[in-house]
Amino acid sequence: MKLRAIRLHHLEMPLVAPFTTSFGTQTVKHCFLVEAQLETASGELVTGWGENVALDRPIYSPEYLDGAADVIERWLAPLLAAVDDLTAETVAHHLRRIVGHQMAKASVEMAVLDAQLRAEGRSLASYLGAVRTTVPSGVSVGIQDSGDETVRVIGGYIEQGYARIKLKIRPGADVAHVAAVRRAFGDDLPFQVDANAAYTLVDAAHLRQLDEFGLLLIEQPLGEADIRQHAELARLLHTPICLDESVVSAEAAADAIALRAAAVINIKPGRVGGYLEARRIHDLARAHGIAVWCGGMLETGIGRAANAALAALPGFTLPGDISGSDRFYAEDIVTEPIRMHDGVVDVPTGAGFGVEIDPERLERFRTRLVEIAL
Ligand code: OSB
Ligand code: MG
Repeated sequence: MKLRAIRLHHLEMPLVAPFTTSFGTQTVKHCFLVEAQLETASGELVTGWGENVALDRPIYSPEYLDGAADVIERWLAPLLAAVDDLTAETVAHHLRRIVGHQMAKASVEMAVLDAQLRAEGRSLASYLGAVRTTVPSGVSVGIQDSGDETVRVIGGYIEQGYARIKLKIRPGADVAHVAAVRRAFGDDLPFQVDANAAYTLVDAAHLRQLDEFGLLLIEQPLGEADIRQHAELARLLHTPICLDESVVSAEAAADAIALRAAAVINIKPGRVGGYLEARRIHDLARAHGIAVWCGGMLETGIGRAANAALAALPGFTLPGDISGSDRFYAEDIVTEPIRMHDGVVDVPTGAGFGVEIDPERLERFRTRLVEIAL
């Protein structure tokens, strides 16, 4: 295929409720969608959509939205525009000289992949090797002001039928909140926590208090670069350690596995450079007997649909952060947003990511449209 046009649709979507993690509170979702137009070998024009998962500030990872948009415009788009036989499988190869910027790269590869699959009339689930038609739906719950409030909010999600609860924690909002949830809902609730790098190794004794609550896992207690320190922490805790921020590539995943820093891996396609790298991490982890699950970045209907397809691969043995669209948004930008029912979401079956943009909503949530000159 030949890349003919790239447009970045910058969006601002209100969240149904503020979302607080150890690094801050979000009340609106900022992101951009990548719309790529490609010409196939037979001269047909196909359009694909990708979603960039960077936050507006570099507080989860080094990347941030305007930086990602700049990298795409200045460096990624020109490299891809020069290729005559572009495929989704070769995007990463053509971009290999640009160091880092996985989120920027992932969003561009995603748009090319959607276009390619649409041209072939093939679904992402089929392309990736999905073995399920539904995937269990977990929900990520932000930090609340008290144990009582945490119990109230989580109670609502349990009532809706979510298959697993993940609670954000930080120093000062951890052991007591977890204890309150276990007291209220018992030991059988599939329950895990996510620290978003809020602790250091000297907090090991404190974190050991979580061991008595039978958590499925603790996600990213230490910093992104602290793979070795996570391995040390793993020797001090019974709660399995799951890495999120630290797993920026298949190489990082291989290091974490070899060092025994991760018993579980949270795979986020946007963070690791795309769905193809995400599948490589899945394959690697599976070969090592390491469980994986699909994380989320508050994706719109585009990324949420693609994540549901990824989570249908056989190694995704734990419920992912793939909640219904309505967990974050009153209105989504696709015509048929992902819905949670009976604790699962359906894996899309249509060509590409299997979802269609709602033009009216896209325009309403759009703050800026940038056509990149190729
Ligand atoms: O650490 O998993 C995380 C959202 C933004 C940034 C980081 C994380 C999250 C979530 C939300 O936990 C997951 C979701 O999209 O449901
Ligand atoms: Mg996380």
